[in-house]
Amino acid sequence: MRTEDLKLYLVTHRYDDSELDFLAKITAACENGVTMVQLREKHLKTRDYYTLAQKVKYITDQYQIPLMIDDRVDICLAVDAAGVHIGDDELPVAVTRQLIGPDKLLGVSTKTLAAATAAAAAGADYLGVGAIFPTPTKPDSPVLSLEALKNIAESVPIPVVAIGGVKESNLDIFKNTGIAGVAMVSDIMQAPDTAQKVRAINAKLKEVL
Ligand code: TZP
Repeated sequence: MRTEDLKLYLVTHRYDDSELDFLAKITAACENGVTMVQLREKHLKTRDYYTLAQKVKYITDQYQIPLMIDDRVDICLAVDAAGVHIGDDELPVAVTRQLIGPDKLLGVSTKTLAAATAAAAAGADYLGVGAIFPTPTKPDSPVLSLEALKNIAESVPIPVVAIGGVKESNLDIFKNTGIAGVAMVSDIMQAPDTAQKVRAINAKLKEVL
């Protein structure tokens, strides 16, 4: 994979937005510098997830930004997304790799060095590591130390993205951690001005990564 695609990774969440506003936010984010998008839907029925994924793929394609699908191999294949992102509760990494084949991207959420090493060996292309801060977006996610993040990033042979409570205002802590990028949900999806927020994050990232 292109490691630079991980630099500013938008993970979506639809708050109280209409579908139109949700898609407009993703469009503004793509237009202003996110480098990868993950469609993350936990409660949609399969047909609705598929239909929404088609619409988001249409947007990301305009900007040649890879689209990842959270959890669902079938949706990833059905819309020909760039890949799928899985966590602990999904199919095992090696099984997911077998299902999607060698060409799709496979992202895996991990919290420990042992899990990170195993995921890399089983065919993951990149790792999402966190939570870095407590976050209302995923309140049950345990918080990792910055040392643990650094240790994973320096020890595994694939790129690492930091996730969980990451915001424009706390990016400085990632200096010299060895991560390839940051993944954000709320700081982008809840920003009053998506375009301005993404530009500001990117300006800050230039100093940090
Ligand atoms: N995985 C670990 S923390 C998290 C996910 C999906 C949520 C991140 O959301 P936010 O709003 O950027 O803290």
